[in-house]
Amino acid sequence: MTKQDDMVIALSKGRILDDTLPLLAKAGIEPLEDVRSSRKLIFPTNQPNLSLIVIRATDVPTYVERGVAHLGIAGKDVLMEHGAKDIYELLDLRIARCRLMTAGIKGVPRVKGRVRVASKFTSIARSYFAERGKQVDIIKLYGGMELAPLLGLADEIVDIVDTGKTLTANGLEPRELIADISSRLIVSRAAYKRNQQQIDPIVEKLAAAMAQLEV
Ligand code: PRT
Ligand code: MG
Repeated sequence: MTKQDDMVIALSKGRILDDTLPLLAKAGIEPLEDVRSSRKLIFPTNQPNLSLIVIRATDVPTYVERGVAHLGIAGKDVLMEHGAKDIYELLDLRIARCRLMTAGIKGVPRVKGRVRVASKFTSIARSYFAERGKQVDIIKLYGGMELAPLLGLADEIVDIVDTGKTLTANGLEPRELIADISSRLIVSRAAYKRNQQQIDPIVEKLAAAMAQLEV
């Protein structure tokens, strides 16, 4: 359990966590035990009244929006997909950077009529194509999107691209850039109003840590 007056920061597990922990450490915030090797989900830190929770990236906006976590760290892709109403981005942490792109089979031109688009980012994909007046059928997948065009399940995918190696390895090519992605420090409007005194110093420390890591 976290104590009643504890501040809670919700961290995305997985690859964002690998970039988050060094940044937090630089900001002087260190979990009292190794987050990566533990099965626990709540971690007290060396800072009095500050705990970390480590959860699925896609759940971070929900914990923050509902005020259970005071702050959160999540990818811009996850925030865009969630909709994240009433959530402020306090800092662009510039970690876990990548691009959200459309991709298709290398050398194959976009189909003329309705495009079948496979993605786990169905909401982003829907609005991206709608804004361009393109008729699409969105196919929700939970992973391994690259497989969909290869097996004829979809014409295109919307996915995260970093080096582009995953696309290339599967005979696909990146097409349109939807958004540049990085992880953001987020807060709910309500939590910020209520806890600004505790939140501001954490934001300042993280901003200073970023500046240090970038020089
Ligand atoms: O497990 P879960 O379903 O929750 O999600 P996940 O496995 O996608 O999470 P995880 O741990 O991979 O972290 C995802 C978050 O990290 C995303 O929301 C982004 O904000 C960020 N991020 C940064 C990335 C990448 N870089 C990245 N390269 N997320 C995913 N990838 C994957 C991409 O999906 C593709 O399979 O890496 C592959 C592409 O990499 P390249 O280098 O081959 O182009
Ligand atoms: Mg994963």
